[in-house]
Amino acid sequence: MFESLFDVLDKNIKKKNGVKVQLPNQFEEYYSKDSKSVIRNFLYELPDFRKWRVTKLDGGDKLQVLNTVAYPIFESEIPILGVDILWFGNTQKLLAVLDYQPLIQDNEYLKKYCSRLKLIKDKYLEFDNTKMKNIYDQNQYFSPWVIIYRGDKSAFGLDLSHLFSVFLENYLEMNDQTKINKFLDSEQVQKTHIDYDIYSAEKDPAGKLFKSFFGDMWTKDFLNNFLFTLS
Ligand code: BLA
Repeated sequence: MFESLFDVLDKNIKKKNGVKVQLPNQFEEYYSKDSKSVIRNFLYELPDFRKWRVTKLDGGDKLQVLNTVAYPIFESEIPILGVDILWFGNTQKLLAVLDYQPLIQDNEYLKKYCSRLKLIKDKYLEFDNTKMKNIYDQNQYFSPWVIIYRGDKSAFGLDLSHLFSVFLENYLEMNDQTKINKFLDSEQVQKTHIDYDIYSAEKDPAGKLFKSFFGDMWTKDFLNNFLFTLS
């Protein structure tokens, strides 16, 4: 369902000289026990990033997911790019969360690296939601302008596709333009990346979902060795 978004992502990464890295078989493609769902993962290597991962989950008309996280190199203090887009078939609900996930909550930092999200949101009014339920702490690794859509399918299609493109392009531009850190040194960046992985591994509601689809063993391996490698 999110193929066109995946294509936008893949093109943008390739434009930055990104190449796919070979993954262990069990992460590249893995079917659920009933063979009705399949998860496919991608890992890219590209300049200025230490890890860029993408997950697609195809659960037929029950569940569709596109998830991606870009971790810049430790030498760069720019935010982590985070995207979680889900379609739940039984409730017919689309959830899209896109953010430049700040490493710190300092106001100047947020202004410098995250505030352009506000400009994007201003153009796409249906994505104006910023309120989260309480799965995650909104003040940790989320920006004040996190883009959230929760609703029916109507936003899906052109709008989400455009928004996603602009969101990615702005981020890559910011990466190109930021060569000097103002807030954190590489040791501090590394620490925040480790904390991010620990925090996300704890909070991510996907764990339960993966377990039910793919079993405990595979899920543990996947969380530790693909999604949150620094946790
Ligand atoms: C919520 N993400 C969710 C939920 C699920 C997933 C099941 C709960 C949905 C609900 O509220 O009904 C699922 N998360 C996944 C899956 C993967 C995953 C399948 O990571 C596969 C890898 N989540 C992220 C990233 C962000 C993120 C990078 O992984 C950052 C943008 C955000 N997901 C995020 C937020 C919510 C959420 C903020 C809660 C939304 C809310 O509180 O309203």
